[in-house]
Formats: sequence, structure tokens, C-alpha cells
Amino acid sequence: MNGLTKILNQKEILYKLIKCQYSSSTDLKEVFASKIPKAVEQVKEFRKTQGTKVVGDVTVNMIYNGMRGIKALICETSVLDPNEGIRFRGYSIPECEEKLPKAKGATQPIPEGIFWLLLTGDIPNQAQVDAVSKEWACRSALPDYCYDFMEKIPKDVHPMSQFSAVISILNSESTFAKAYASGVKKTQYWEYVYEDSMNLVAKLSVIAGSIYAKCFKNSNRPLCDVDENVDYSLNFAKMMGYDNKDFIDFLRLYLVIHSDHEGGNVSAHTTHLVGSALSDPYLSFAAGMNGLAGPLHGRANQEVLEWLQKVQKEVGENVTEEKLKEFTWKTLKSGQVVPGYGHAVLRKTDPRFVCQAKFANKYIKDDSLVALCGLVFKVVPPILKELGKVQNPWPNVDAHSGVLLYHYGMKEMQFYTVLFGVSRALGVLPSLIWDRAYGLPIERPKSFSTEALIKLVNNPPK
Ligand code: CMX
Repeated sequence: MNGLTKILNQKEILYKLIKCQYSSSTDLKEVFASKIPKAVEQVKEFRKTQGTKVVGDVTVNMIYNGMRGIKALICETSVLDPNEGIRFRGYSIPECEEKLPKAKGATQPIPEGIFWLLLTGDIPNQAQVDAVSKEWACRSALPDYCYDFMEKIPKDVHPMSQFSAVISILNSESTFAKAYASGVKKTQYWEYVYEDSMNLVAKLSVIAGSIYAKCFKNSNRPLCDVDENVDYSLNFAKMMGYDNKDFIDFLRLYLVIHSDHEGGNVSAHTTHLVGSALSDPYLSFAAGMNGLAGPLHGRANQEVLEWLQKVQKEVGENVTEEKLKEFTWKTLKSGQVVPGYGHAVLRKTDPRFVCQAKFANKYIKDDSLVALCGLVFKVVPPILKELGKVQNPWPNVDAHSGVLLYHYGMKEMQFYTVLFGVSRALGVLPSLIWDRAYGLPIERPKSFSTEALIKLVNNPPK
């Protein structure tokens, strides 16, 4: 622990922001700007020549079944294949692990690189990610009113509620909201959304670090200052009081793989939807975080650890296959889901689970929770198959992350979804910037009452 951090006052924050504005260390904005004309022209031409082509049918079942499979969204940053899993701008997770730059002495790619890749489509070089690290550090200061606000929130309010609330009030810093109010041109919206997104990502680790310190370390501030000369994850880990090298490497990997899962998942879709009303990036992302907080989405990582601990409590440390089967059936018969298993799109084991299992086997093979996680992987899928209704019996990303975090000393499971949230910003904010670069309109799908839908089906328009 580094003790209480130095408190930045408003003047220092202002100085840091001005310094950033005038001596930006990264050329990411220029690189992104250079991509826009071609992409916008391509969409314009595509819509002009093919705009009326039909790309799929919508059945009544799809409408009642959470819009599964309806092709209705544009998302440039990543594509999810049911069998292969996620590809970030065309790159699989192993390819990203190999190609994205790493911090000095680190084994895992850094989140700065995935942000660059998702926004521009290019694999950045070392100098480019180092510049992003610097820029985020430089933009990271939180205004005092955020700390005042956090201090007033009771400690036992769920960390995700605190996270979302602080992000929402930070919208008073939005450059987009100010520019919009002063009548900036639509073609320039993306520039302000970019600035807000960079500021928001930079501040998220400080918000999360402060919430962690406040709820679990008896401090009202993150446990140290942000250092401009190190990467985002190292700063983030230190702000939460962690300096274990392997933990920091796992955090890097964690932040990369949770970033994006194409556009239809609840957190990504919500951020995009709210952004379409031209709510600023802070409000849009906070809305996405409220979706991520749900047990069927990001909160599953907390629930997995809680479930594993219930197993250990009920069965004892020596969990056998038989006992685990019994416990799983008990969970299902009580009407609950097995957290960390199943997926709305995936139909195979999630590669994000696989890469975390690989990390665990390399660094913490002898951990008893890792062994239990492996046993769950053996026992649960056949049971879910036997249930008959589960489309995908295999583990998703949340089945493994908590086990690793717990091993490295982060035992506060309520906090796990906040980490997911920090990572999700790296995917959904680049998408939001693209939304504004394309000038996408306010989203407004058609809905029906059941009566109106029955009428439509019985008397289809001629
Ligand atoms: N345990 C028990 N039942 C499950 C199940 C699981 N892990 N996964 C699906 N089912 C059930 C569903 O609840 C549904 O039952 P009902 O028809 O009685 O309502 C049925 O199987 C069919 O569901 P599905 O089509 O296979 O799955 P969905 O697309 O509706 O839902 C998901 C996907 C992830 C919400 C679901 O698999 C689930 O609840 N999993 C556990 C929670 C979880 O791990 N969520 C994290 C997902 C990843 C993330 O977003 O972070």
C-alpha cells in the first residue's frame, strides 16, 4: 500500500487538461480522422447501390426471443462467430496476444493497443501505444466533486452502481455536450466524442481505483497517483494496491479480452442506443454499465465466484465429480442458472475462457479454485445438455476470470464487474466514435402490440 494519494486540486486538473490539449502525445486522432472519408464514402456508395437489398427475415419467434439473430446493427470493431468466438477487427484472441504491443517486461498485450486496433483497424506499434499510455495518464485526473460525491455514497452500495453514478455526473465535463449546445456541425460531432472518450477511458481506472480503495481499503482516494511513464494497467493495479507482476499481466489480458463482443450485447447495444439520442459519451456509457451490471451479463463473473464458494461451503474443500453433479442439479432445480455457462450467440467454449484457463495453468496451476473451475468445466456442460433447452452448454468469459482475480488477492467479488466495465469502454467507445463519424441517426425500431402483430401475420401487406 502506498498510503493516501496526493489530492489534486481543480487548478492542477485544469493544468493537466490544458497540457494535454496543447501537447497531445498521441496521433491517434489524426490516424482515425484519416480513415473516415473512405469509410463514409464506402457506406454512401453501398447504400446508394444496395440500400434496398434484403439481408434477412424476421420471424415472430425472433421478436419474442430477445431479437436473437435479427441482423439490425452495424459494428465495425468486432465480429462474433458462434463457433469460433470473437475477432477484434479480424484478429482472433491468440493473434492479438501475438501481434499487439506489450509493456516493457510484460507477457500480455496492453489495452492501449486494443483501443487503437478497435478504433482504427490497424495494429499499432510500440511508440503508438506508449503515446496512448502517456495521454491517458495525462487525462486521468478526476474533478474534486467526483471524490466528494463518492464519499457521500454509502460503502455498501454495489460498486457497479457507484461506478455508473460517478460516470454519469462526470458528463458535466463533456466537450461534446458543450459543442452540441453551441451548435457545432454534425460532421464534427465525432471529434468531441473522441475527446470525451479519451478522457473517459483515462478517468475510468481512477474512478474504479477510488471505488475499490473506498469500499475495501479504507481510503477515500486511489492508493497512489497516476504515473505518466507507465502503462494504463500498471497504474490501475497500483491504484488498487496491487504490485504483483503476474496479477498486473493478468489485468492487461483481462482488459484486452473483455473489451468488445460485437454490437448486440446489452452493454454495447445500450451505449450505442443511448448515444444515438446524442446523449454524450459519459451518459451513454453509464447506461451501458447499468446493463453490464445485470446477472445474465457482466455480473455473472461475481456470481461464478459466489457459486464456487457455495459449492466449497456445502461440499467441503475436497469436491468430487459426483458431489459437484449433485450441487449443479440442485442449482438448476431451484430455478437458478449456472453462472458462467451458456451464451446468446456462442455455441462453443468461449476463447476468452480458453485464454484465461491457459494463463491460470501457466501461472497458478496448483490453486484449488483453478482445479474446481476445471472440474466444473467437465461436469456442467453434460448436465446443461441433458436439460434439453440450453442452446450453449459451454463456459463463457465469466466462468474463469474471478478465479484468477481471487488467487491474486482480489477477494471482493462485488468489484469484479467494475473491472469488466473498465474494459468494455475500450470497445464500445470506439464504436460510439464511429457512430458519430458515420452520422448515424437516432435509433427507433418498430414495435407492435401482440394484437397488432397477430393481425399483421394473418393479413400480411400485399
Ligand atoms: N444455466 C441454466 N439454464 C440456462 C443456462 C445456464 N447457464 N443458460 C441458458 N439456460 C436456460 C435459459 O435460462 C433458458 O431457460 P428458459 O427457457 O426456461 O427461460 C434456456 O436455457 C434457453 O436459453 P438459451 O437460449 O440457451 O440462452 P439465452 O440466449 O436466452 O441466454 C445467457 C444466454 C448467457 C443469458 C444464459 O446462457 C445464462 O443465463 N447463462 C448464465 C449467466 C451467464 O453466465 N451470463 C454471462 C454471459 C456472458 C456475459 O455477457 O458476460
